[in-house]
Amino acid sequence: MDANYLTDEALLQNLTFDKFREEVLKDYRTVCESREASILGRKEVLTGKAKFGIFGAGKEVAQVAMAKFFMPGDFRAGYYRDQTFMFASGLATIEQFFSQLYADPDINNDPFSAGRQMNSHFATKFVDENGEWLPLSQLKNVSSDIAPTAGQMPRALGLALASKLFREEKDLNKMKNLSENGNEICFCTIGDAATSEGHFWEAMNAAGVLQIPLAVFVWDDGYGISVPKEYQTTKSSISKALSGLQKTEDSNGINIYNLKGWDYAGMCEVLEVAIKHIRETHTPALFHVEEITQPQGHSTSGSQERYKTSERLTWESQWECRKQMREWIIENALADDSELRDIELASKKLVKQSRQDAWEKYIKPIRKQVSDVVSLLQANLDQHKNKDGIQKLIDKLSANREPLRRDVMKTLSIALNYPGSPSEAIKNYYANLVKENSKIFNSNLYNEGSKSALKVGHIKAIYNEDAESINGYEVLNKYFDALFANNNKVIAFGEDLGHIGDVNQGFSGLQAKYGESRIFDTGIRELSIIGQGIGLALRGLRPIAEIQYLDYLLYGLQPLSDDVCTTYFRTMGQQSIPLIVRTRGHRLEGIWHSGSPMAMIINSLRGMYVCVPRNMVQAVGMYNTILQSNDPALMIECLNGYRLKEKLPSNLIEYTVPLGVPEVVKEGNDITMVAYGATLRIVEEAAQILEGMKISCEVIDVQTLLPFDINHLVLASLKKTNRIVFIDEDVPGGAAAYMFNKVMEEQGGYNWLDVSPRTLTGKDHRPSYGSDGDYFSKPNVEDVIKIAKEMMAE
Ligand SMILES: Cc1ncc(C[n+]2csc(CCOP(=O)(O)OP(=O)(O)O)c2C)c(N)n1
Repeated sequence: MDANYLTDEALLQNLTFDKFREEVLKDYRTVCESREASILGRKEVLTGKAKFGIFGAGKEVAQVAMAKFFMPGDFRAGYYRDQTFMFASGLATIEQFFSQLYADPDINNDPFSAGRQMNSHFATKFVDENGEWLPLSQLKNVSSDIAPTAGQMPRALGLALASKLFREEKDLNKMKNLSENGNEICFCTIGDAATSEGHFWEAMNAAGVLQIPLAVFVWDDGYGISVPKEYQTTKSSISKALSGLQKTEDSNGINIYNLKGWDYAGMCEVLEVAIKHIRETHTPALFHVEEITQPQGHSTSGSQERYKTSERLTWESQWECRKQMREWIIENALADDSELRDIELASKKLVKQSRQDAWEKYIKPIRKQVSDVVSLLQANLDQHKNKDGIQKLIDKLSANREPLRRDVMKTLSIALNYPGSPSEAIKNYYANLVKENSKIFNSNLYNEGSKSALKVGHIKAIYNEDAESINGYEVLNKYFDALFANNNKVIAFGEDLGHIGDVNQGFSGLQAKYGESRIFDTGIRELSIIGQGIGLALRGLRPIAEIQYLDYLLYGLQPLSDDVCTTYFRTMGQQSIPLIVRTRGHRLEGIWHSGSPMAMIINSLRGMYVCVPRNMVQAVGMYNTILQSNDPALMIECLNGYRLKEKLPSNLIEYTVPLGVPEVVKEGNDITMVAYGATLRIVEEAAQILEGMKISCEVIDVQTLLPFDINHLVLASLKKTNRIVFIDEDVPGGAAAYMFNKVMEEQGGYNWLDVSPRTLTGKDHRPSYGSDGDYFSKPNVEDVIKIAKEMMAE
């Protein structure tokens, strides 16, 4: 029939049908392209072009459905199965997918991680080159994936929580570049087996309490690598197991939906209504997407035939989603077999071409290096004493069909080490490559540009003549009051931090003043407190997440170590987490409230700054420094310092304490004593007594362990005293050994020693309860005096 003769209504129906058909076929094309990418990707690994591959085959249809409802402003916190979602959302191309598979370090080719992450670990850009937040409310945002299973859950919680705060808090609501009235949903994806992790349970419970726009999709393919869900989940069903969290009319909680991963139409229908509901009401939801298959098995590391029964394999081949979608399209007369065949063929072609393009881009700069090096070595051949050796190197490198950067470096390094006379040109080329590779592979652990905490200028604390002496906690309380008045992006939360203003009253009275959206209590759940901080920071806010005692940081260490510390690095500076974790620790009472596991912290938190202020005035200066940067930091206040008197500076929210700059707190000539935090007071007391014994100690507070003494002030002191002892209350071989290594090896301190360098630490075990427990387990004044006398006698 000619369209001219149709009624308006029929025309509209036709148009709607055409649009619908077009959309379905577009989705089918994405499904086919993604499947082809998985198939070809696997081949690339098995033929040795890439090291490892993990793909999204079997999950394509669920992901094109999910992507339909992912709007600008929304966030995703997911895992390595979501390539189809990325393609369908327009956030990744097939070529980029292959570039990441090859570990292409050029950010223009692998825009997710610049070759720093395994394939299918996606991200989008959140901050610009100057460290300023992009208008995230207008972008589709993907927080950078990490490999630890369920590691995305804590972060997802924070990303969704931010929407609630943006909606509720009027000053935040004005920040339209970051949020449009808190309408943004965090789409979180997780495998069925990963829901066994505590991270999942903690986050789901917290979401039900908080009432935040979190949409959790569980891709249930029945296995975690080889272990079936009977061994993973109570009742073998995460939706059944979570049913107690179901929201009712008069309770909080979450909504739970069951979907079939092959049922394109069914999923779209449910999601359309459910996602709208989340957006409007901020009620979190779980989408248990069942009957999903995994036709390629878990990854390129093994084959599924080893653990799936033949019945399961037969079932999977019948119910795999691409086949099911194809049949549904034909049954509903949206396209015929030949039209679909065309799409399938075109997909194959496109993927093949994209793979080729990605490979060419990846290999071209390396081939250029190979050809440069071969030419340089060739040009130098006649002058070289070891002509045969060099010729062999040239031949080997030229014959390498898939050279790596390391092959180029190895060749040059061997050539330079041969006795002979390598040309200046070779030496220069090598030196330049060392620099270039360092930039490619070793950069961006911390912010390096204007948002680096190390670039914040030093402003000294000012004291009025009549400056009052007040308790340490009161210094903090006055500071936080001024800070919250001055910077409306700062949010603080933790156990007992809201209503009572933290267990040591640093926030006393401030919730009433600044509202529950900015200063609030959380449940006892350190892991997801950190997750909240991560999500809020990623969304452009300045969270202070409190861990009540340093001893309990262990519960929250995983997201700090794996997520916070690696984000800037693994996104090549495209995402930043300017999170402050506030806690209190060091010596106080017994096994559980006197922890000072500093080596554990500094060894697992490279990528954060670790501040160990000796008192609260110093802590304030460090807060001010960190808040001017985009770097994440851990602030460990001294537990036994809150009731010590300190003079109150008058420029509370201005003065800064530079990170990595120790302070000499007592000058002396005989022994350099290096310490920090609560131990410093012990050392100062001992130094006074030693003065009476005619032993003059120079006491240095290192102030921050990461970074450590960037200007080598400790060395300057050692040059004067020629004796040094490192004192802290960590275990032997802990942070004192770290400081020892820094000064002896990095600063070259061994050149200036007259006697053996020493460490004085806590005991291997934790302290017993009470003051005697402390005395006999942690360094005390007498220990410091004894070691000083020994050193003077040596
Ligand atoms: C904390 C942690 N433990 C173990 C692993 C190794 N691992 C990677 S994936 C995986 C199974 C995950 O299965 P599931 O969550 O069902 O997701 P699927 O891969 O099936 O999509 C395991 C055990 C890991 N990455 N992280």
